[in-house]
Amino acid sequence: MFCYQCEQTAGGHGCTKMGVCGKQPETSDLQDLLIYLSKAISMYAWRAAELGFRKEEIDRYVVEALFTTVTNVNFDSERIVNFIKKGYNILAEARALYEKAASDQGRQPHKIEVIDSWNPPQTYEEMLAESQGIGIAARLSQLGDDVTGLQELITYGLKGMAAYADHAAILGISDPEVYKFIHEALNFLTADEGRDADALTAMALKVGEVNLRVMEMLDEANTGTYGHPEPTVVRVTPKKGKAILVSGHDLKDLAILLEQTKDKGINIYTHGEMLPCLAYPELKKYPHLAGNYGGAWQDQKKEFDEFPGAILMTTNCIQKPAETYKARIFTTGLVAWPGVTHIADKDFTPVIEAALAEEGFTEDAPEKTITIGFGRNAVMSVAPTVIDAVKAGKIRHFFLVGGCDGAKSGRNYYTEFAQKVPDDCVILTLACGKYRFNKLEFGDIGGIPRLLDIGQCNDAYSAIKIAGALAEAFDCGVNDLPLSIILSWYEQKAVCILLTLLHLGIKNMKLGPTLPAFVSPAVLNVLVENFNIAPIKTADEDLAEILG
Ligand code: FSO
Ligand code: SF4
Repeated sequence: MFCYQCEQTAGGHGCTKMGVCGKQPETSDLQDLLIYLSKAISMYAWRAAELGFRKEEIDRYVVEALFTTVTNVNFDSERIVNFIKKGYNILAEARALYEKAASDQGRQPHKIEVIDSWNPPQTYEEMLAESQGIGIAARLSQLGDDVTGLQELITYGLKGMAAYADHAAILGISDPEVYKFIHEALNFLTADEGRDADALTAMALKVGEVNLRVMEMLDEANTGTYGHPEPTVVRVTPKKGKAILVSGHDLKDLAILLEQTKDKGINIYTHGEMLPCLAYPELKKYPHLAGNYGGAWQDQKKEFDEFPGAILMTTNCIQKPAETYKARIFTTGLVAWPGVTHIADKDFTPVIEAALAEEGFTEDAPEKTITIGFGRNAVMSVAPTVIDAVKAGKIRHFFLVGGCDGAKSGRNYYTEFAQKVPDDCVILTLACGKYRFNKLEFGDIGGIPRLLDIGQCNDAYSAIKIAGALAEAFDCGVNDLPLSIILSWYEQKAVCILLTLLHLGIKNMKLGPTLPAFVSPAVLNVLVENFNIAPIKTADEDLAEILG
């Protein structure tokens, strides 16, 4: 195996023996094969799309394949093998689609030698053997760090985009142009131009551009289905009673579970990135949606162990379950762990039964609350007050502290940074990195809370709209606003959002806790020269530099 797609990669270089995330070498190799297969499918699908042909099944397969390989999604080799086998049929369909598209236009389909002559491996052993020649390590030795790193930057951006596109599609929103682009980009990675650093850089920015559209679709899907998040005081301590904890990012899974548990006397709690769900009108209307329990994803071992109920994982961020809770944790959607019960049909009866069999919370914990729900709609509705406060000098600066949390100690920077932000500045948060400080007291500026949570990483579109609206109000560019972006990254969704911000021409971002291993020094130079992106230093140094 060789994998360097996330921030916790071994030694800051690459996982080669076993994933720091818990991914087995075989699982990693199978994921490499799945990516190779996705590229093969897209080689046909892209050519067919250029001739005006597409097939929903092919598009959805590639999106799910990409999402499946995101960090902390699928650790189950058996499921991946089955998914690969299904992919062989999809590959045949994509080839047939291209051939039909060509013949309909009276053309001869081009031969794609490398795929036309490919004998897809059938057995588990053959799959593992095949993966050796097509993984990242093989390309690193053939193409070097810069080109391979840029290729992987695009691949990881596409994985993040696929995750967002999948969430939107689940709620009925999709765009054929997005699928077409995903095929175009995967095909590009197999072509000669996919070995040229300049062309690769341009394609990476294009991934960011198309991802903006995908994030818009996801925003439309979430707010169209569940309403606009509204400022909401939510409980972060448990109530007496039976309990289910829901983690991941999928709003629909939570909605289905809320409906299925309506009359069951079970309280539902959000974990990690599900916290913002408590602010959606169509979700918070359920009285048994009791609040949030615990912190970010990397705290799950301790928190799930102590949680006296059942746990449902809806997307990424699963870690190896401890034996103490393995029988009462469940997966659904694309997330999987070997030996953990997977619920494919959305009938959550096994989760409900497991929750009822547990003791539940025996008493109410002392009530503690936080306020969430400052999506774009809520923030825009108080925009005039905010703008007046800036003009009157009451708000000096905005800090968007966004991105993932993770296990490394260097992430204390984000807590320290938030605590040291001066009292006349506002902090906007996005994604799970906020758990480092979202239960601290920040007060307000003339009634405007100093800590405004925009939502999940999936809500980055909201943050972009807020920045755009501020720029419009002040008649300047986003880079001229009193706004600084401090990012923490962990996995490929954050990579994708970073590409979107770069596509928008956002400069001077600070990135931590460490730089991606796949970004080579030469590529980093390009980013520094064009976007003045910088690794985080200390909270004091960065604040002093920003506030000058
Ligand atoms: Fe965090 Fe996990 Fe949302 Fe990521 S929960 S780390 S960027 O998967 O998805 O922010
Ligand atoms: Fe290592 Fe991250 Fe890849 Fe897991 S996802 S194997 S931790 S680089």
